[in-house]
Amino acid sequence: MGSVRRGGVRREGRQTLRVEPLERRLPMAGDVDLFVSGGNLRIVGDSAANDISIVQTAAGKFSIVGNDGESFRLDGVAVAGTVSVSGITKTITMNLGRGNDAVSIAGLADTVTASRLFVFTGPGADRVSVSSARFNGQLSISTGNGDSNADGDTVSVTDVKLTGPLIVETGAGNDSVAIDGVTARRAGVNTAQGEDTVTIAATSPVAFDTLLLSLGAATDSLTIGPGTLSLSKGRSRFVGGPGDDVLAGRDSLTPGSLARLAIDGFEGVS
Ligand SMILES: [Ca+2]
Ligand SMILES: [Ca+2]
Repeated sequence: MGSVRRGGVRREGRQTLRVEPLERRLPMAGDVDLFVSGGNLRIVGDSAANDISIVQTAAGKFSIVGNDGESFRLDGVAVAGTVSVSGITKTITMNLGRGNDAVSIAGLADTVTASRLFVFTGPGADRVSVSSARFNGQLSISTGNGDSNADGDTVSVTDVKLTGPLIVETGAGNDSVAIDGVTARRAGVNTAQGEDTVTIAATSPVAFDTLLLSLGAATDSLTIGPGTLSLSKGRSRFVGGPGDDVLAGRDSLTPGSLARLAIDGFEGVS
């Protein structure tokens, strides 16, 4: 690996090598490893802030871009600039480790993105965006705890269709979750502690078999609509938990959905 990176990382001289552990705490772009095997893509970030975009260019093909001067290795070999991978038909797994990470995954309309996508961003204030994507299975996003409540995570899932479940877990911190234009089977959203904001169907309809939503401790806000939310099978439940939680847009639930839904722990429902 070259020891000098052009973008963003400033080295102050050879003496600073002695304080390498301190240097690692700076918000550097970091290194990202990519592994392609058997139709699977695995993306592993480091403890620094990793900011990457994954853009589908055709069935099974993706361009992976570092937005902050990230250094990529593909199966252990350094790759300069944008990385292209192909033959990805099964599972995409991302594990970005510590640091304030940002990742966006954009599929192609009416093209299967992958079978499954698992995103783990670890501690820190992370941003995850999944858009225009189709999965023949599960989408799971877990953004870990913030380093403080102010370190909230931001998750958006927009124009996504799944044949499996949708799971979003944002851990402690003041988190923001937006789900818009999404169809999935069962869905689970857990925002844990912190003052969380969840919006569902802000512009386009959202349809699940069931939705289990838990907003955790502290004062949280859930807004549905003006697009419709449809819950078509079994029992769904929204739990505000401790705090003066507010649910707005109850009327954006389809009538059949309301009959399947239990709403608990919200001090204000409108
Ligand atoms: Ca990281
Ligand atoms: Ca709450």
